[in-house]
Amino acid sequence: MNTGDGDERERRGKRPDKRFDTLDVRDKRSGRARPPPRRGVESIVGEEAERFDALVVGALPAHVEVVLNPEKRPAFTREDVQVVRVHPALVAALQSPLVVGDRIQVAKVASGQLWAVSCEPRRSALSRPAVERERQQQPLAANARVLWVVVAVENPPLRPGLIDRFFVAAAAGGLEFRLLATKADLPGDEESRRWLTFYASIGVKVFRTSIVTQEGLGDARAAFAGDFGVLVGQSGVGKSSVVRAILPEEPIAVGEVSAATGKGRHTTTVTRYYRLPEGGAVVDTPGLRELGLWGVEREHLDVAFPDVASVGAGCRFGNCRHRSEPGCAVREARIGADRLSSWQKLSDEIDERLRPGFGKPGGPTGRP
Ligand SMILES: Nc1nc2c(ncn2[C@@H]2O[C@H](COP(=O)(O)OP(=O)(O)OP(=O)(O)O)[C@@H](O)[C@H]2O)c(=O)[nH]1
Ligand SMILES: [Mg+2]
Ligand SMILES: [Zn+2]
Repeated sequence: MNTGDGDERERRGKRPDKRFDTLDVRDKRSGRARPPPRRGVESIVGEEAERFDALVVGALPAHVEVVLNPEKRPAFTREDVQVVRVHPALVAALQSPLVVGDRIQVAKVASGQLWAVSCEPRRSALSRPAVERERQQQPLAANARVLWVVVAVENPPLRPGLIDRFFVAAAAGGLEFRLLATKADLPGDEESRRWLTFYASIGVKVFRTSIVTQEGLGDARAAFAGDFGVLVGQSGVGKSSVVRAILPEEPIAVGEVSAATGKGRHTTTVTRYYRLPEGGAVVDTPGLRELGLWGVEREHLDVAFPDVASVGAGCRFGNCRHRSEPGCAVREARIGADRLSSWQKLSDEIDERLRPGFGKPGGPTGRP
């Protein structure tokens, strides 16, 4: 029997987490949770309209692509995907837009038109601030369990600062994080090898794959199966290639390395959802060079930096930033300078974001 990722989550006994709830809209005065405005929904969709459970597999500004009754389908084909409009009352009720992985209800009105009318609370949300609107949450995917940070052993060079940033975002969004190192057929540069060894040493699960020698693909496939993962990473690291190697029947455009520049082309422009033959799903995302922090608190830094956190527990001050404070255990310990500077960069950014007035005009980074 096929187990969809919904069944899978139930089996794991994970309950929706209030922090990621799309509908956790608080009434400003009373502080009580406010339900979505049903009257608004009924202005277009009557009580008698047929309703379906649906899974969002693609998100556009005013529409979403969905698969209706996903639990009843062992595999998705292109014909299963339908475009539905997001009801304005739902847009108004949500704190952030619907994204891939969201579980919604769709209503069919008399004309046959499909409307997204409500959304289930999210179990997790990998998010960043919206472009140009940093007080608005922009999730990249909802309800995933694992964030796979994809890096190449060489080309493009591995960026530990970006890896740490993804790990912090995963912790804040309620996802477990892992590393997937691609292009294992290549020798790999020394820095990348050093960092991969380092991350494994602090307990991060590191997978290695090659689409050329097929190394590690079986292990990766087994790890993806029956679970719900999201792949993120810089452009050209090989995210889509891994997905294609695991799902050989799925047609995905993969860019050729340009002989002139040696750089892979940007090939993935939209986030794509793939159901796995063994059950579960994987989401492929466009390459990211940066990731702003959303909803990140200091405890999430400890999750992403267990090495700094455990040594830091011995600092004289609980809020030690490991710079020039007296009695700093981190500076006395053998934490690498590059590791510490990555911690400090994220730590400073979190402190800045947690400061009152952040993002407001006249606030710490507010524009006039
Ligand atoms: N040698 C080698 N090259 C690989 C491997 N995996 C991917 N590549 C190459 O790396 C380039 C980029 O691969 P993609 O899968 O498009 O990378 P991506 O991470 O999806 O990139 P974006 O969609 O731009 O984010 C392509 O030219 C692939 O052929 C691998 O295991 N070994
Ligand atoms: Mg891609
Ligand atoms: Zn310290």
